[in-house]
Amino acid sequence: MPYFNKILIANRGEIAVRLIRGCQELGIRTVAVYSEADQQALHVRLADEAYLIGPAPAAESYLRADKIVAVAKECGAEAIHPGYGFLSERAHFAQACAEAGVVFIGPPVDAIERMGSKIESKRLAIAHDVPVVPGYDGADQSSTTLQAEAERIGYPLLIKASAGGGGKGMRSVHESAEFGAALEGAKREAKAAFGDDAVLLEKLILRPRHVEIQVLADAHGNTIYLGERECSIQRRHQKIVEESPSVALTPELRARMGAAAVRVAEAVGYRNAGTVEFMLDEDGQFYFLEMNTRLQVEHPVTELVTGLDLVHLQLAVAAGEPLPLTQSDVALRGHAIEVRIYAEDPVTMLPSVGHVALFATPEGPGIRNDAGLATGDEVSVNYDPMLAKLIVSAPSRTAAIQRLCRALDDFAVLGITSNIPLLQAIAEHPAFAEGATTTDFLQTHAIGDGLRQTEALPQAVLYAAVVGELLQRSSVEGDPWSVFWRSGGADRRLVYRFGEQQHTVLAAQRDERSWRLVVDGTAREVSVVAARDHALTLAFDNNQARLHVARVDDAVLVGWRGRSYRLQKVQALSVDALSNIQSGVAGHTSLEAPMPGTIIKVLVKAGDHVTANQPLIVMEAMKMEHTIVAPYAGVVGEVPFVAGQLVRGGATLIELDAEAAA
Ligand code: MV4
Repeated sequence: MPYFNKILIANRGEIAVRLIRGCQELGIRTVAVYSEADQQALHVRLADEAYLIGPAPAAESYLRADKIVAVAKECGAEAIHPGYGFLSERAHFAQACAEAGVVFIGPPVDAIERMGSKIESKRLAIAHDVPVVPGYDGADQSSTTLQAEAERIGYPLLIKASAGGGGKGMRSVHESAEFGAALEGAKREAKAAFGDDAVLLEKLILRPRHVEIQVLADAHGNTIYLGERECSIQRRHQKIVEESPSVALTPELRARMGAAAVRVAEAVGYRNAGTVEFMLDEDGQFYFLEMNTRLQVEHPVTELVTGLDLVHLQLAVAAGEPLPLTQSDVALRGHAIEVRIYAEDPVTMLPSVGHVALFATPEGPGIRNDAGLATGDEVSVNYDPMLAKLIVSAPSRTAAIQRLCRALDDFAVLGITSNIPLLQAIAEHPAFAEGATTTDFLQTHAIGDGLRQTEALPQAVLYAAVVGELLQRSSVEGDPWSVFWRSGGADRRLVYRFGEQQHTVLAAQRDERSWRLVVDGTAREVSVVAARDHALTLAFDNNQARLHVARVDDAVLVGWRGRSYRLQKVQALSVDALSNIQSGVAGHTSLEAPMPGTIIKVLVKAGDHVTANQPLIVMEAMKMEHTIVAPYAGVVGEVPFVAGQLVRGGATLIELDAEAAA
């Protein structure tokens, strides 16, 4: 008998998908809620029931506690799982659930409230012998007192905005003489940012690690910890990589941090899953940061090293069951690493939105994908840009890193920009292999910088674009070319632009599966080993390359080794295309015949300056006359044919050079 008959998932994206799957495998019906922007989202597609709760903005949908509780009542859901973010740590939501007689799958309201206050959570930690960073957070905010406290704490120290958080409003001071000015600046910034200029002082912990302890408590007095997660690699306080166990913990330190975390949880009367965050310094001293009263994004790494399903345990506890294990049953085995796949530029961190032409996740032993979308979905600007999590596990950290690198190589996200190149740079870095993962990792190793170079276009990517397009064309009904490719057709000339570079490829089909490709003058024999959906395996130079290809309106998207490339097609203006192009592509263009025909009239010669839309050549094809006009003003280059001549499909009829005209 499942713990509940029906659970409403008050979230979206990958966590909603994960929760739905976790419930459904127990035979629990699931209810999705969605905004107008998520009508066809993956979590809606997978749920057993789905209800629209409002317009796209979270404030009008996923944060509308009243609407969500109302849906739960209306559909008969006995419980609500909040996931993370949104309402997961809003005490009023947990309260509303309680008042509606709906089980909130999480901690008691009081625990959410008390752990939501940094000051109170810190005082509670101190009261239970949990180390906190030495400092001052008193109400006396006079400069005299703050200066005296600074001298007592010693330097270097941090001035933090009391109303701040998540790294906002922190200012380091390295010597006494700087304190006065730094204090004034910190107060000004705190007032401006948070409307409250109260500050607290703390000893500065240099190059800390972020190590958090997973705790789990039932309603029968049992509270245990399930190992730790190291989440030090962050950018602008956004976690990117999480792993378990931490290389910095010895079994003794793990036991001390675990016991401290359990003391915090017990002190606040915690129930269900929670996380106690610490900073760990280079001397192995740990300091309480805060407690998160929710299931975390990175919970899968704990699941993979403990062999436990945290969502199932949450449901059991929420249904009033005692924990099915004791602390002595908890054993950590192997190593797990999670990386977060964000729809954002890996260099600028700017969000990327749009149609996902391809979302191909890696597969294989020890690989888990928690994804919130699939190929063909849309990424909107309304919500957090995290698309998915890739989690790998293996017997050792070294093996896990190797697995992570291979998995990232096989990951293909086409149509939007993802941060996969950043994740690869981290995973492949020697310092990561060494475990030197402190919170300054990205800055110390300038990981983002290496991504700034605009890279050259790999030949394999160009081959894939050409072959992918020709294969696609040869399968398209009614395409003038289909006649050719089936009959081992003529040379085909394709021109692509990548960045500032233009690449011309001449493709001559050898047989059903191989081509001779002349790329920027260099010839190569390329054959297709397999083409399935968007996956293409090519063979050339006694090697095989596995790539992903997707076509969008005027470009070909190629994924290779975790990177994505957008090759803009420089339209070889065929007769039909020309007739309705108002302004051609700037630059050099070869006008081609899309099919065989006869030249009737050549109206220009090499060197002529022509204006846009000026007739150049008249040819007869498929029993019709076609006039090729200039797509833009230019200078006529080579005109290889004369009236009366037969021309093959794809033959270049005329060269036109805009630059020369300009
Ligand atoms: C610190 C610190 C060093 N010394 N406090 C950043 C956000 C908030 N979680 C607390 N943070 C820090 N507090 C003292 N006394 C360094 C950080 C910090 C950090 C902490 C954990 C994880 C990532 C971090 C990234 C930058 C700075």
